[in-house]
Amino acid sequence: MLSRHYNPVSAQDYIPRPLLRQVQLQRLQKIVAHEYSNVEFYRRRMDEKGVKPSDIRSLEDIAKLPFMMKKDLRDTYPFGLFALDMKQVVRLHASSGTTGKPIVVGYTKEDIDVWVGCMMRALAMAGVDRGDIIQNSYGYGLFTGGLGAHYGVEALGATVVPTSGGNTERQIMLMRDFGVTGICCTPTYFIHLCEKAGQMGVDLRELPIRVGVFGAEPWTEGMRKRIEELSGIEAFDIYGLSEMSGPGVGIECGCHDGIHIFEDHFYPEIIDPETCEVLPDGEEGELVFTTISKFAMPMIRYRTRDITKIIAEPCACGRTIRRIARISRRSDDMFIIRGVNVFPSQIETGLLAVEGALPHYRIVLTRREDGLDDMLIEVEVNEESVSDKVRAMEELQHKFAHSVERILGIRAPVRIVPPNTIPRSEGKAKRVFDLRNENKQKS
Ligand code: DLL
Repeated sequence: MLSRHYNPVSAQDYIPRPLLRQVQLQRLQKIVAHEYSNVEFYRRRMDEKGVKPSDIRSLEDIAKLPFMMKKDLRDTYPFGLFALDMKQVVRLHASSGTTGKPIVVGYTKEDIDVWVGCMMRALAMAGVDRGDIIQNSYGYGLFTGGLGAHYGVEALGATVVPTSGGNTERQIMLMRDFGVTGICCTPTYFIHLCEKAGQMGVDLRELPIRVGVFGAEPWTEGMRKRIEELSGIEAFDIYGLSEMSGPGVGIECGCHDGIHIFEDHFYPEIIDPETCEVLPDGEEGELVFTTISKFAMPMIRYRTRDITKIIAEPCACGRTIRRIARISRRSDDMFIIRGVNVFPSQIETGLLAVEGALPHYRIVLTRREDGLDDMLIEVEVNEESVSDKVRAMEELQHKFAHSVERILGIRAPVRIVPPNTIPRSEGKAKRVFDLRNENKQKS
């Protein structure tokens, strides 16, 4: 008899590595030839480097190819990187980004099938199966999270409840009434859901929900612990980005020790972001991906800005596809305060190490008249930690500041703010409010 979690879609997760490398090379050669013939922008780049598709004879030869970056997508907005005629493109998605024009991605019918296949494998890895009822609270629309998870759940044969984000009270009602067994959303939105449920007198630990597929933003082990305590579910970290297709580039298995990459579709490399040299397995650097089976808009050596490392050691689960370490940082998220490089996730780790902290925090950066930068961290705490004694609150604030200092090496004040002061997010949370240049403009 087949075990409950056996699913034929997952067989590719166990492909012998020599065979995987053969598949990767064949697909890489095909995609590079396709890109060179059909995308003028990239052909010019390859010509400038003096590299031709026929130069790709081994997987290592990928290092000869030029990189692609987010700026290239902006510069060729909207369809300049499409490698096929619009008649073959069945869907567009776009990501808003922080500045200016969005970036646009296009898919053929076959590209969508590959994406759906990856999402099926991802959900299967998280133990989702037929009979499961999955609430999909990723935003539907141009964002890839909603439709990506939606079609994956359906293709797997589980039941999808397409709630999208928002209307949180109704989400909790449906979760309870439908007997939802799993949820897909950002980790911050799930925390919000848990809190709202508490206010409504619903204890998620008593509902059938048992699994969460969380991603689209960096989150920490501390956050996982909070989520699992609050809800009693098992939390899986799913990774992806619009440029690769969307969610489902990789996901954790039940060992929760790194994110398995679907390497038969996304070829990973780690580079030194300064020198652009390829780094050996185990070394931390910038994650670079090549889509080797996507034809409407292939991305070759795309610099993700996400910082991680490849874990080459086999995983205890027995899958042969390799893992990357959890992505807790993006090079874009980094800010410098008094000469020290700071990532929001480091602050999250420091805060959540203290008893009573809630994962609702924000970091406000300002510039003083004398030109020095200040950082203020605001955090909410649980009811048990709130005290009307000023002294007790001051002590707790010091504890937070000390815990953050242990990680960052610099001291910054931490202010405990009243419950619900920090705006809750339905999608990706905004943690850093950099007002340094605003001050300057005013003065
Ligand atoms: O966020 C796709 C997605 C949807 C992934 C739902 C997972 C779940 P973008 O909006 O293009 O696509 O943002 C991609 O989000 O480069 C990372 O910086 C960040 N990111 C995504 N997943 C994770 C994760 C979607 N699990 C960017 N951990 C990526 C950390 C993540 N960061």
